[in-house]
Formats: sequence, structure tokens, C-alpha cells
Amino acid sequence: MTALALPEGSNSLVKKHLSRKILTRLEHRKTDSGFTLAKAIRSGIKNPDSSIGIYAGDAQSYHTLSPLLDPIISEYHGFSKTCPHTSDITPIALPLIDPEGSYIRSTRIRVARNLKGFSFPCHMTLSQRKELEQNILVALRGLKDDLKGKYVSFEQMDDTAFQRLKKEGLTFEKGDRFQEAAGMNADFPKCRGVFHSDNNQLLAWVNEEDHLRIISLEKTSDISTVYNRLCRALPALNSRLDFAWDKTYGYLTSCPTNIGTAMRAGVHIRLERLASKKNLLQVLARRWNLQIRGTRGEKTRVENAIFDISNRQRLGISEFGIIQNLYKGLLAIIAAEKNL
Ligand code: ADP
Ligand code: CIR
Repeated sequence: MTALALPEGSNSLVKKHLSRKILTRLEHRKTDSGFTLAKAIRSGIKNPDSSIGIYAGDAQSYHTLSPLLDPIISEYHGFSKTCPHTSDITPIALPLIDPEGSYIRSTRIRVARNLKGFSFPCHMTLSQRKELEQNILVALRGLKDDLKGKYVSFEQMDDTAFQRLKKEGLTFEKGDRFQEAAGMNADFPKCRGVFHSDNNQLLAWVNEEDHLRIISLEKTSDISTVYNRLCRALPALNSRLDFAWDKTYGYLTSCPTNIGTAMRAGVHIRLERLASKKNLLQVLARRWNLQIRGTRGEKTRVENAIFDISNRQRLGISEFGIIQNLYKGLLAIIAAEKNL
């Protein structure tokens, strides 16, 4: 058994696609920053219940480890990298899905971004994390009008302030065991923090799973307003920051499930009746290529029948395509809930 053996019984995509042949081909490769296959699959080795089990340590990983990453990407996104990825981040106007607020509690759209020239969070030194945080802060300070706000550094935050941010759903926490095993929690909480606009509708998480998670959210079903806020924030940040991008893989992220648009658009929705008809909900979600997560995020449980429903595919689809699927899928799910 080689040191790179993935656990018996694991159903992760990395286990499925890391054949002996690919292992032999990749085990001695290194990116310019020194990232290797062994580092990339640490999380999958440590966590037999991983669904994916691999993270990229820098932009170059997507090319250096492509014989392994490409089949994982194709299987997850249902899309092979055959044509250039195109981005379409322009304002939209869709009617409210749930004007009475009977089902949808909140809408949240996030994109992940990493900065060109820096390794990704599972493969960074403390001094790189510091430099990155400083660059990001300069860009965040440039946000204007309703987008302007303040940055709260984890190092300076006391527990009361942290609990307040947590209660309002504005902050992230130390990474879970998947991220821990990948090396993402190194030097935590140093150089981590949360920016929130004065109205708490725009957030930027710094040095979490990706250098930046840019999030637009509010407690309504108004997908257009939430999306359009992101459409304003992204170019403003992009004018000061150079994002890691590849013409076929789109925006490059730590987890291969996030490349492409790097966007997750979703709602918290209370589905009292469908909560006891999970199979029907899964059928509807699959039909619209949607993913169901727990109330407190990925790999958490559904509390009080509040589901997190969002797009699954991020590559091979435009940002607007994601919003359209989500919109139509949610209309179908709400109609099914009403009919039960
Ligand atoms: P990510 O969105 O970064 O991929 P998670 O699934 O861990 O990862 O979600 C991050 C956080 O966002 C969690 O605390 C989750 O409860 C919160 N969240 C997700 N969707 C919504 C939503 N529609 N409204 C409010 N909070 C949400
Ligand atoms: C895993 O492999 O299970 C974790 N690293 C989580 C990856 C899943 N991410 C996702 O579905 N967006």
C-alpha cells in the first residue's frame, strides 16, 4: 500500500478517479510553488466520508494535476472542459418568487475568488496570508455608497463580537475537518476576517476556503436585488484586484466543485410538507440541477424544515444560467409544497 492510498470504502470522487496509472504519472509532479498530489489529496485520505477529497493549492494545480482533476470536474459539473468558460455578470429583473415570504426566509449569492500570483489557502505561508489580507483591505475600502462598510479582523475580535456576527449569519468559523486536513486552517485566526457593508447585505470573507468569498444576502426572496448587488460589487473589487482565471476552467478555486462561475446562489426555504417527502424534493432538485444543504451550511442537518437550496453546477453554465435554473426550480418546489 502506498502512502497515497485513499481509505477503503470511501466513495469520494478522488478515490474513484485516482487510478494506479494516474498516480504513477502524477506522484512526482510539482507546481512552481511546490504543491503536489500528496498535498492535494490529504483531505480525502484523512476523511473517508469525503465527497470530493481533493483541493488545489494554487492556480497551476489545475494544469499540473489535470489527469486527475479533469475527470473529477467533468463528473461533478456534468461538463467537460471542451470550450472556453464565459462569464455573464449583468443586472437582471425577475419578479419576486415568494412575495408574501411564506416559504423563502433569505436569499444568498456568493462567489469565490482567489488572487493571481498567490498560492491558495491550503498552501500559503503566514507572510503571504498577511500580504493578501492587506491587498484585499485596500480594495474593500474602495467600495462606495450602500456597499461601503467595515472589516473585522478575527485576531482583534472578542468572543462577544464574534457571537454577534455569528447570530446575524455574517461570519465564517475555523474550517471543518475536511479543510483542516487539507491545511486550510494553518495559522488560524491570523489574517482572517469579515467585511460587512453598513446594511449587512454585502459580505467579504477573507482567507477562508478561498482568498475571498464575496456574498450578497438579504432576508427576502428578491433574487434580482441580491444578484444585482453582486454585479456592482464584483467590478468594483476587480478594478483593484486581479482574480485567478483560466479560459477553460473559469475562476479558479480551492475546491474543484467551485471553479467556473465560482457562484452558489441559493435560498433558505421552509418546506414543512416536503420535509416529510424528501424523495420528491430530491427529484425536483435534480430536475433543476439544484443541491440541498442543511440549515447551517454544507454537511449540517436541516433544522425546523429550513432547507438551503442552491445551484450544484458552477462550470459550463453562466451566472445568469444559474439564476434562471434556481428561479424555475424554486417555483416548481413551491408549487409542489402547496399541492401536498
Ligand atoms: P458556502 O456557501 O461558502 O459554499 P456553506 O454551505 O458552508 O458554504 O454556507 C455558508 C454559510 O452561509 C452557512 O452558515 C449557511 O447557514 C449560510 N447560508 C447559506 N445559504 C443561506 C441563505 N440562503 N440565507 C442565509 N444564510 C445562508
Ligand atoms: C468533501 O470532499 O467532501 C469536502 N472537501 C467538501 C467538498 C464539497 N464541496 C461542494 O460540494 N461544494
